[in-house]
Amino acid sequence: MSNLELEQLREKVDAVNLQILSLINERASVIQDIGKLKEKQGVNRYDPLRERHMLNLLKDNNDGPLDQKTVDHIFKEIFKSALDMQEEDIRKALLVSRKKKAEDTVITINGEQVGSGDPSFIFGPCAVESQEQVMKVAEAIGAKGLKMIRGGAYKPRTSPYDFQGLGLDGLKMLKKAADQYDLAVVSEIVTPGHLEAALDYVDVVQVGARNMQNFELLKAVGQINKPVLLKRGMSATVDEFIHAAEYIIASGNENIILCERGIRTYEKATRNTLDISAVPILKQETHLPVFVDVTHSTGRRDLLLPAAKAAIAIGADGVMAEVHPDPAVALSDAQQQMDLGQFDEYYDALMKFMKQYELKV
Ligand code: PRE
Repeated sequence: MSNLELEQLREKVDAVNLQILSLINERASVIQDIGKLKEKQGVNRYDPLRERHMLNLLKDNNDGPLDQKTVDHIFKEIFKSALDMQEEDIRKALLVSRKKKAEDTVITINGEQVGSGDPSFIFGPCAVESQEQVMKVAEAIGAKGLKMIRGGAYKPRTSPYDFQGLGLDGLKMLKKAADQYDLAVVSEIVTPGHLEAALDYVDVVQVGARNMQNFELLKAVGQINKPVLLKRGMSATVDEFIHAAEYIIASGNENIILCERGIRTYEKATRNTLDISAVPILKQETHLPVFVDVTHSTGRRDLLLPAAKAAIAIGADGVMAEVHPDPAVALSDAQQQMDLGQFDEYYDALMKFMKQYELKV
């Protein structure tokens, strides 16, 4: 074959390529319309019967030289890319997505701008146990000029025989201590039925890891006018986490803080595996503030500081950790909470680290 002949054939291929490109793009734009229709109708995007029908039609009309196996293969790839495109379109349309809203969501909590680029901190005991206990912790937090205290009053525990929390009485204790030291209350609510009464005492409603896909609870906290701290489920993918947040925003509440708290893996050296890369992914994909709970992710007091440093260095908007006046007798999570002395050292070390690397505060 002469060079000229080869050139001419390649020119033909180039022209055909352009035709194919224009046709598959024409197809893609029809598929986008189908995707929108299906989304409206709530119909499954994947439709194997439709794909079978299209493959049969192609088979009946295939005059070669491509054999049917190859044609099937090419078209299955085309169908797959159509599905991917429909999914991508839906992700772009998510209200929590960065594509929908480019600028960061900043939530003002007790005068603090959460998500503004300057890290925030939430400390407090795992569970509210007594008035005296939360008073002591609130005093230590207030002395640092911090703005929030956490404490569980409704405790979703693995065993029904473990301490279940003091309920509304616990929230009242936490609120009293918080008021005394000018702190906002962050506390978990486990069922929509508790919400109304709890809102008198809670400033930020936490949805815990075990409830990340409790869709009725997500819808209910989507209707309140207080911020929600949503923890990642222990076996949830980032995509499932983002969709859980979407439930809240779709119900009307945009003030959501995402909280990475470690995921369940085969690793036993830590209580959960801190998925630190989830932080920048969530920051890229969504416009919401992202926190890291260093206590539940590591389950180890000796790792609370390095994990917090890693969280801040990688771009988290805040860190959550547990503090108890006497962890040895704590009714839950005894081995991972800091006592008040450790809390002072921890906070000083973290501030020093942030100053050293000019990470603000
Ligand atoms: C389409 C995409 C995915 C489905 O599995 C079947 C068909 C296609 O690529 O043609 C389009 C589509 O969503 C549809 O016809 O329902």
